[in-house]
Amino acid sequence: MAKTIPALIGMPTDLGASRRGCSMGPEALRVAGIHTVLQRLCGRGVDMGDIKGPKVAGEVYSNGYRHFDTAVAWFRTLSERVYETLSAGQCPVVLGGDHSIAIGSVSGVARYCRERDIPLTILWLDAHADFNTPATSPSGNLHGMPVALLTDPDSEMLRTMGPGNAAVAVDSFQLIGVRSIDRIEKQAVLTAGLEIYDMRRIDETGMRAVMDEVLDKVKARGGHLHVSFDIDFLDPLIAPGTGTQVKGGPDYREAQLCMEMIYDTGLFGSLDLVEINPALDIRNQTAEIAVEMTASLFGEQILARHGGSKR
Ligand code: EXY
Ligand code: MN
Ligand code: MN
Ligand code: MN
Repeated sequence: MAKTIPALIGMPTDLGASRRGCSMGPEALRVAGIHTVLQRLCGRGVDMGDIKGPKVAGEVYSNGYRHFDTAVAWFRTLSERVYETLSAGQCPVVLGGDHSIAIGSVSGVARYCRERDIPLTILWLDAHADFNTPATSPSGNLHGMPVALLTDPDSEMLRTMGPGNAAVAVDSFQLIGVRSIDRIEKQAVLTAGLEIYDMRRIDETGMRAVMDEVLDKVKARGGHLHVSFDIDFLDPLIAPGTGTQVKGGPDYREAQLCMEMIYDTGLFGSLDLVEINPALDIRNQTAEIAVEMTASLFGEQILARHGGSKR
């Protein structure tokens, strides 16, 4: 995938979060140099600018969702843009925005894969399970729901987004780094059989063993690998600029190893970078760390490796 052309797509909205500010994420990532870094690693790259969508106006709450109609407008456009980008042979790098925008990006990736019969795996790097529904959500915030809404065959959200946006199989998702799940949500992930590598698992066996296990499954399946990287996956000591910090996340090297190992599969083909909130950050360090992790995902190496990450 190193020869791919990365295409930046900005999604400047925080409609799915209660703390405002991650709408400034795309600009913070540009200021941190994401375009230059990807151009250096891939030889080229394009910045498609920001998607435009409706502003969040006041507090609109209906049927258990906040800002449903606003969300549909943004996600429909993103889904289309991601689909077109992949169809043009480019690698979409979606700059969020809060994590609800993955409803748009993953829908677009899934449509691309479905139409070409390409197997799809989504690595969801996150402190949270993002598996609430309008019925179980304590907040109504859409950024706590994307995995549930993307996997629901009756999803009102996907249906309203229009044709081409269909549910994705639960077993396409692998969640890594989870350490905060709501009580009812916990039952729901068990019932659904969602694959979750929680922080205890990472602590007990190490990031290396967890990623070997996850990526062996990915390699056996082949096809397209989408990474949905919620910056709150990282320990808040190194990534404080986010609205829903949870203590006890991966440290810098654990996270970077995770990215390096994903790159080694050669299957990585699209990315979300979400939940970076410059209003809560310290001198843009969270956006900078996101760019450094992205560099590893696109093949930045400490030294050239022989034979991948296997011993
Ligand atoms: N589980 C909580 C909710 O549904 O409101 C918190 C979700 C936070 C989601 C963050 C961004 O990943
Ligand atoms: Mn998330
Ligand atoms: Mn999260
Ligand atoms: Mn640790």
